[in-house]
Amino acid sequence: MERRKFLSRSTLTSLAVAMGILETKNIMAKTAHIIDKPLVKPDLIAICTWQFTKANFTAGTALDEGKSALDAAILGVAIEEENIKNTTVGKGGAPDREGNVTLDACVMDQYGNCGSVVCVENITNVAALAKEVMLQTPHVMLAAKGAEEFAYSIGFKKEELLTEASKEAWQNWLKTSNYKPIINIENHDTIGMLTIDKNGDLSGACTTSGLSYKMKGRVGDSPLIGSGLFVDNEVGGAAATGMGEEVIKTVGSFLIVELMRNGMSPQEACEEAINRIVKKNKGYQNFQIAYIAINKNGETGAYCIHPGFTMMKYQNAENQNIQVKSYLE
Ligand code: SD4
Repeated sequence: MERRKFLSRSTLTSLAVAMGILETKNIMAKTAHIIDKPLVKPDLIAICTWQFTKANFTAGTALDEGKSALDAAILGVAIEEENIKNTTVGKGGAPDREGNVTLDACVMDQYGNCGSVVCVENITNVAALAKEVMLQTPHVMLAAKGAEEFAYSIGFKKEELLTEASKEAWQNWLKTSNYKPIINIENHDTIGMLTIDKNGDLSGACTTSGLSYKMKGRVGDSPLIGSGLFVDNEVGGAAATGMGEEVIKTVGSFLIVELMRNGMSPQEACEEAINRIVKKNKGYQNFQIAYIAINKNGETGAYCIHPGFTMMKYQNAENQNIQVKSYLE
């Protein structure tokens, strides 16, 4: 009797061990193609948040001309930083409650190097500035005046970022000063961009003026490595747009890359990252968050909470706007 019990227990144990081994093997099989060299050399690809046709085309054609993934992404996002009609990126971005336009940006390259600037005034091309922080300083992140002074010291020029239009909109807002920490789900146009270059290397950039009429000193997810942007050249990259506070709480972009590392497709990983936010935050109907992702094989994915988010994809000289599936219908 005792012996039978022992035998059945040991059989179960060996079964469990075998299953564990099988499962480990399964995971390894699923991830092998991602962690090792890509199965096929991927095309040159640029993807970005929202319908930033020109920005994405600029990055895509820069890749075609042989630029590195990092330089192509920075050239691409610069189009929106300089577009004064975009009220959530760069020059023309909406100011904080006191009328100061403060910008956030970060970049990450294929070696895992990264640079970031937060709460910077008077500089338009903050993604390019983040790259210089990465290259020319021993640090990853510079803030506010320090970042601005560093920018001037290496030749960036001082510019007024508050345009007539954004000043007028802010002055109108001041009449009620009705600040709700909820962003308009149709109007948050942070640009996050991910690129694959001719060597199959991945990089990314993310740049924003953050939430309109935010508190002075507020910093969102966009300049935070792991939240607004994350790239691991062995696996893939991800970028976010939307309510930064919620992206930060779940370290969204890092999460997506780790999910891909463990075998998920870019689409599955974006969906899981949004599901996690929805599960943790009862107020999810009141804000938008959208993620885009790409893996080492050049497969892409995107997902968001509310309908209305689109992403751009440049591949083989075709620059497409893609409607993205959402959690809410
Ligand atoms: C932020 N994620 O600062 C940004 C907001 C955004 O376009 O996407 N704005 O929280």
